[in-house]
Amino acid sequence: MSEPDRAQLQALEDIAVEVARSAARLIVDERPAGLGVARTKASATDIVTVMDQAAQDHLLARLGALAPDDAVLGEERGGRGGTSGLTWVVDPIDGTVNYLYELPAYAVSVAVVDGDPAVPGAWRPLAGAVVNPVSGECFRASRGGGAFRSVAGGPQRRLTLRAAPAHLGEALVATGFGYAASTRGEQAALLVDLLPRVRDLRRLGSAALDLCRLAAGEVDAYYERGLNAWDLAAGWLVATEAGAVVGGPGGRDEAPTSELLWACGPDLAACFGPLITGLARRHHGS
Ligand code: LIP
Repeated sequence: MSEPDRAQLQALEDIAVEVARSAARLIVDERPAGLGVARTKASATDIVTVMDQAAQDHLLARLGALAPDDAVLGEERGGRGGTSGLTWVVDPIDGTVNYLYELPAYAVSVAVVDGDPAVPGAWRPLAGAVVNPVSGECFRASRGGGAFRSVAGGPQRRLTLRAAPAHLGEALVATGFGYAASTRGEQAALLVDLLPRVRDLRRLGSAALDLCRLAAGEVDAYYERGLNAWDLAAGWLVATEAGAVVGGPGGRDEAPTSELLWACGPDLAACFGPLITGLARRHHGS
């Protein structure tokens, strides 16, 4: 597919916002009393609720009406092929454990990408939206169009990163952990090496919101290993359009993959990038 023009990108962003907001309303308004775990995936802590699946089914239906020729790849069961070359990559509830526990840090993440999102490094987000139904925040972006936040349907305010800390020791860094015990052991070992070198860490429980917090200047950096395309697609674009460097295991010029996503402001990237990629290599498979 040829690169969409500005009007086409804006139209894709508007669709992402519309369907993400619709699904965000659904997961709050239709949450059943006594919500429990419907099934598990990679481990006993990798949970799915009936609302994860209901929200994804809702996204598929809305995207089928608004973008019928596009493919859809979601975290939960279901998805479809397409003929347009575009794929909607959706996480119906990013931060599912927070949603189950009613901790107000979960979001619907919707992005449309070109390339194959199943092939690491072979795709890029074009437009996307991340909606936190509890805070009413809607983060939105499209390639080259900037990143914006609105709250409860209010005015859109352009997102910019916070001024870079003087050195890494003053950086507030967000991160997250996977669901597999073996992976968590590696992630903990990396944390032990990193924590003494930074101001502090924040573990919010949603990769999409972590990347939006970076874009909004509320953390200085973020990294995580083990993310899927649906966790990071929209947040990657929001952070990039706010001015962040978003890199992968090979550095700032490499796309993020499940092996590593890291992100920070350009002034911090010269030291945070090599540090986090080096620690990830050291602890991968440790
Ligand atoms: C979550 C990620 C988060 C990660 C969690 C979980 P989910 O996605 O957004 O960053 O640390 O372990 O993977 O599973 O709630 O969609």
